Amino acid sequence: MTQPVSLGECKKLEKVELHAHLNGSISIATIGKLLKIEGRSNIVIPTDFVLKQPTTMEEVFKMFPLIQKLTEKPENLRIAVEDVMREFEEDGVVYLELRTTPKCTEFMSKKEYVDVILEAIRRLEDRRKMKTRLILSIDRRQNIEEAEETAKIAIDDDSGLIVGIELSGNPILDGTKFIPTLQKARNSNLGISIHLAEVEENTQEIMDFLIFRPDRIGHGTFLHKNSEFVRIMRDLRIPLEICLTSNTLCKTTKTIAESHLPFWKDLGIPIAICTDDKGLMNDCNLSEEFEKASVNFGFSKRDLENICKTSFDISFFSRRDKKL
Ligand code: 6MZ
Repeated sequence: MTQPVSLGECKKLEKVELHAHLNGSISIATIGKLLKIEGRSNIVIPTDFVLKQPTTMEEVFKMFPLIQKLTEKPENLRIAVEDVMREFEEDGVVYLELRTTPKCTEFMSKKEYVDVILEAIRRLEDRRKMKTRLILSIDRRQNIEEAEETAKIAIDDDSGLIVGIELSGNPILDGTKFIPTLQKARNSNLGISIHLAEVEENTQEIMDFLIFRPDRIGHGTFLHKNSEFVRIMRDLRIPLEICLTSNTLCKTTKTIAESHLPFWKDLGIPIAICTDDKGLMNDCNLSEEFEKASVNFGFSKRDLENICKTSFDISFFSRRDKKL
């Protein structure tokens, strides 16, 4: 039996992060920093705000609105983006695809929210080795007009930094009404990633989205439990973004050892290992996720290097900007 790859070795790998929600990726340290700043101003943060490590999917979804309050102002959003980018780079990430839901706040329009992030990416990209691209999220709770507005921002963007659109949010809610909007984005060469089969319900939605054939699937935790979905995945080979710690904390997989990752890897489906919401998931990082994959699935250093390479191959990096 070979030794698992150590955390130190995992840290040195040139990693690619494809599934990181901005507001879920804000570290506990940055949340503390923002709470301190906001203590001196008027933003409405519940007085009983406590950052709790969630232990179920429901708790995760209760935390988001609280954290999102902290990034309602441009200056705070800037701090959050810069800290998240710095933390990923310090962990050895060379390419980051950050995703976020554009929000209209008291202080910014949706477009201004996106512009603050793009400006931070541009500024830091000059100084850093890590490349960062942005994916705009549609939240399942939104209506079609809101989704269209987000898609329009991505389609009209001429910075080359917005490379995709994704669908996320509470997985219990059906997202198929967004398919025409997603198709429009796809026609403009934006990459499309869909959170799919994160819970066992919604089999019709899963089927409709498999037929739509997104470029990537987020989580896909329950896909392997249905033989028809497995048959379609074998044919279409849609890449999966798998978030080991997130799945176990949300209790959609019992243990990492029981994750769906090896099932799909053995079938030759392209896999990216990702963090999802590192701030909410025990302040985890991508190196630890790689180490866990090595410990639980017996992956060698070569296997992990191949996952880094595959992740870049399935990234949306070259969707709108061919220069690296
Ligand atoms: C589904 C998730 C998610 O967009 O404000 N989000 N959606 N499943 C998950 N797994 C646990 N984790 C995060 O980041 C927070 C938003 O990302 C989505 C949710 O819509 C959440 O409101 P932004 O930067």
